[in-house]
Amino acid sequence: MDVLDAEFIAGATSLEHLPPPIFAEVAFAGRSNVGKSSLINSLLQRKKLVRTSSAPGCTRAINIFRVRLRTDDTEAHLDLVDLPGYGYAQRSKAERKSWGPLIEGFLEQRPGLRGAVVIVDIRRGVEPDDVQLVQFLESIDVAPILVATKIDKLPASKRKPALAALRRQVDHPVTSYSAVSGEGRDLLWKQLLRVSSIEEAAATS
Ligand SMILES: Nc1nc2c(ncn2[C@@H]2O[C@H](COP(=O)(O)OP(=O)(O)OP(=O)(O)O)[C@@H](O)[C@H]2O)c(=O)[nH]1
Ligand SMILES: [Mg+2]
Repeated sequence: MDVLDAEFIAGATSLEHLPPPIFAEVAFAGRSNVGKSSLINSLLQRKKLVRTSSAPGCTRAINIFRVRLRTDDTEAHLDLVDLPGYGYAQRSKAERKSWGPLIEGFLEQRPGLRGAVVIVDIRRGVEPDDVQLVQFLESIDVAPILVATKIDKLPASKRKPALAALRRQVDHPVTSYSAVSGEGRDLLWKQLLRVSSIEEAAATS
């Protein structure tokens, strides 16, 4: 699989200002500062397409990035959607309140949505907000894809036990990832192509 092109196509803080989906979409959700935007940059192998920050709460809008990719001999488009992070206590109450509906509204209302990557920090594991999100996704029939990121921050000897603990916590497979080393990239792409039916389309054409 090759990423041929990737570009920012839209950003909005309300759903009605987003363009309607024309390609399959996969959303990226997780707590504030967990590494959503870095993960998208790493998937696209672009350093700065998506803005990242060491200060939590950097992404306040829903941002859509369009990817043109090639698997075998077939080209396909996929939209990756960077959602604002949740659970950031420093924000004003009003702002925090408006986020649940924005994130949930997006997940619920986009007919092009094929799956949602739920990103957690390997060092923190799954927190109540994350569990709620996974349950919400299941309730609306959107496939959750769990990713534990920042794996490079753990010493090699602690990675396996941390992942095993995480997998026990959630009833889902968990892919380990590092936006720094690129570990997990191929596996996550496979999952994205599968939920978007791109791999199947490529295999049958
Ligand atoms: N070591 C390491 N640092 C990471 C990784 N992923 C993200 N970071 C760092 O974590 C911080 C937050 O990353 P972002 O990608 O901006 O996180 P985000 O989830 O998009 O944050 P918000 O948009 O604020 O919700 C940045 O300082 C990144 O450099 C990773 O895999 N390994
Ligand atoms: Mg971000």
